[in-house]
Amino acid sequence: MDFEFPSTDLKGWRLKVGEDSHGQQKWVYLRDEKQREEWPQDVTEKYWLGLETGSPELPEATTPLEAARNGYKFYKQLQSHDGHFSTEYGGPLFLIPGLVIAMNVCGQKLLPEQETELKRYILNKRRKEGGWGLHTAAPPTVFGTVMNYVALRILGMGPDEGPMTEIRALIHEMGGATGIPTWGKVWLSVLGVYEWEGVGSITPELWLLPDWVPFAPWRWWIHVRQTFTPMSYLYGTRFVGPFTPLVFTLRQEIYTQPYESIKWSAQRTNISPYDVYSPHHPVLDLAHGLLSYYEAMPELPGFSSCLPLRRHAVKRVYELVRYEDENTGYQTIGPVSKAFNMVCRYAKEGPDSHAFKAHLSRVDDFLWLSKGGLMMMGTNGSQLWDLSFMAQALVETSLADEPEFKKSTLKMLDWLDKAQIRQDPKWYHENFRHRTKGAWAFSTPEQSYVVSDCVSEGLKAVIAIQSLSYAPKTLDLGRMRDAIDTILSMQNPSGGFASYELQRGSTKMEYLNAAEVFGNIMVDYEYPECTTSALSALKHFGKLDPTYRTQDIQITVDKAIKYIHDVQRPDGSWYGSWGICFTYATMFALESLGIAGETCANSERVRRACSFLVDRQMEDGGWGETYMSCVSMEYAQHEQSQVVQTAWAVLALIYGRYDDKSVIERACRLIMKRQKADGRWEQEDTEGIFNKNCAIDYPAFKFIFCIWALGRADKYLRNDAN
Ligand code: LAN
Repeated sequence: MDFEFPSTDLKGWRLKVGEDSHGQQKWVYLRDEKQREEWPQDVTEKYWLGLETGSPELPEATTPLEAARNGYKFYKQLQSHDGHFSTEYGGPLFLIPGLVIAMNVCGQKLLPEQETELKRYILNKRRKEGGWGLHTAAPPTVFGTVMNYVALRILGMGPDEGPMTEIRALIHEMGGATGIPTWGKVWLSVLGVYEWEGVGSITPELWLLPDWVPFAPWRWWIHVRQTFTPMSYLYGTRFVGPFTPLVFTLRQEIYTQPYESIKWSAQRTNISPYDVYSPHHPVLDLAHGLLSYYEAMPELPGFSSCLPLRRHAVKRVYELVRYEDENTGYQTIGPVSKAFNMVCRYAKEGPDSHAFKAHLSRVDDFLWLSKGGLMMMGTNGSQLWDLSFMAQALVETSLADEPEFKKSTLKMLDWLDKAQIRQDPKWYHENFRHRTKGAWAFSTPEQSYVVSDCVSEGLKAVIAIQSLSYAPKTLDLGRMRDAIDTILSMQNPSGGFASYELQRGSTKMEYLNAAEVFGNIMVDYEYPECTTSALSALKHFGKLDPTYRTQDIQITVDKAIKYIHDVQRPDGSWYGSWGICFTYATMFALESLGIAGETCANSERVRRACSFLVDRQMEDGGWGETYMSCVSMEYAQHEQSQVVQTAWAVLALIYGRYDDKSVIERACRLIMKRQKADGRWEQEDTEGIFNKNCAIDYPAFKFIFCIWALGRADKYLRNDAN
């Protein structure tokens, strides 16, 4: 096949940092040669674009510490002028299509260079089986394949251009687009290539329920709530974009039967077996069945009485959409709601409205140019998350004390200072938000959402840097106390910490999970990872300021430790929900237990956890799990060891004070062997996960955790106190 992937000249791309708000990252394309000369590409841009960085060869490391130092010498080059490390954050494959459909129905176009690079990314991520899965590491599904096919068509690919015919054949082989999961049904309906009748009711009236109702939406996990809200607006108004010729053509392309002959009402429960992770619970299907009568009422003679209620509900959800936009600088909590909210604002207020324009101006925050093309990221970056870990790693390894790294360390403090959220959200009560005073968000302060572990790791990073003799005390105790108040406000009765909020309802709400591709999404569950971050932050702070809320802190920490005990599995491990998987969570949990004074020397649990890890050390000294561990909840061995997981295992064993040091030595040797002459590590398999079933990449982890583990192991192996 002589089809050439579209591409732009990668030498034309530049990364703008912090232009509209603190920590913002935005790729721009310079068409003009002169402009390019005036603003040459830096190492960060070259690195992420896969171009030659010209980084010097470093003296070969002979100890883990030397390797860690070389690692940071390389990674420091990727630090932006504002102090953070701009990083791509890809993996999910349903995000670009959402944006492309949204732009299309709103009559907008991205820049031609962006469109070209989006196409290149989509085509590059196509699997050998011929289509796309939910994320880059998964086999094709109807959701992934149909959505990306549609995106390519909107982006200008002809129906028979390059691989399009083959992709269409695969879609037909999988049964066509009728069985696309609900989120796909919604996007296709918005575009006009599916009928709203085929979508189970996304009833905005749920937002009219009184707060005490056990399943009222304010109790749902924030991501589901903020995605459901704009979806329910679009569903409630039956929004459909313009009927362009492409819409009619697509209707002929993605189904196995003529569009007009499809029985739409039967599609509500038709979800392709290639896609299902969480099948509909009978309660959901029953609810949809009953609601279908309600939805049909306005069309029945004499039954238009429900219309005022619908109108009222639609008004209510629009208000919530507006609150979310205004709380987050029009970025919303994440990429899915970003695209949906944008369509809502367009539908109601039109293309010239302030709200819609504000939305458009913040689309680029989610787009990242990688060497494989332009991706839509899982968030508007992972700025705080990466920086907080990096800062702690530098301090704990003592690299932060070395003269060549001091400036870089101080820049991180400066970034953290500006990134702390100093007040509660504008629409705090109105939008059912958790407090944010003193918090840090996962990405930027403007995004505005506290996460229990982000505020905690942010605070730990500040405390670590400010403990250095040369660092100013930029954040005074008052500001740290605000962070502590926020952390203390996030513990659940079980002792565990969830992600963004307290657990607001019963896990039985999972019966209402209508996103078939994800598991455990309706409630904010508790996680050993988040709990560890919170309790360790409280402990670190307690040492610095032993007078503030001492008793509250003690009680919270004790309960948190009890929660960590409670969720240990009989095999000694902990299940990880945000990183892959048992290795990740076991590292966190052992940090918690270490803080509580539990180590191999005195705790059977810690010994059991360490044995779990040691039993899985591979021939070459490394560790490797695949994302299937998260999906199946059983350890899934990777064929190849992974430096990141090896580093996590090393840190875990150090927290547990594991005494057979040869295990740690072998692991360090492996990480060192994989290091390149300029100090970098190459990207290996994906590191992260969410909602049990969708992998997401944390490419900064290979630097952060390798440096951290090597530096700490160096001390541990030399019997240094740390
Ligand atoms: C993230 C990324 C970071 C992650 C940690 C901080 C690592 C975690 O400890 C707590 C949860 C959090 C903040 C998290 C939640 C879910 C996110 C936002 C993501 C995995 C990144 C993308 C994902 C989001 C839900 C993607 C959009 C998909 C939907 C289902 C709405």
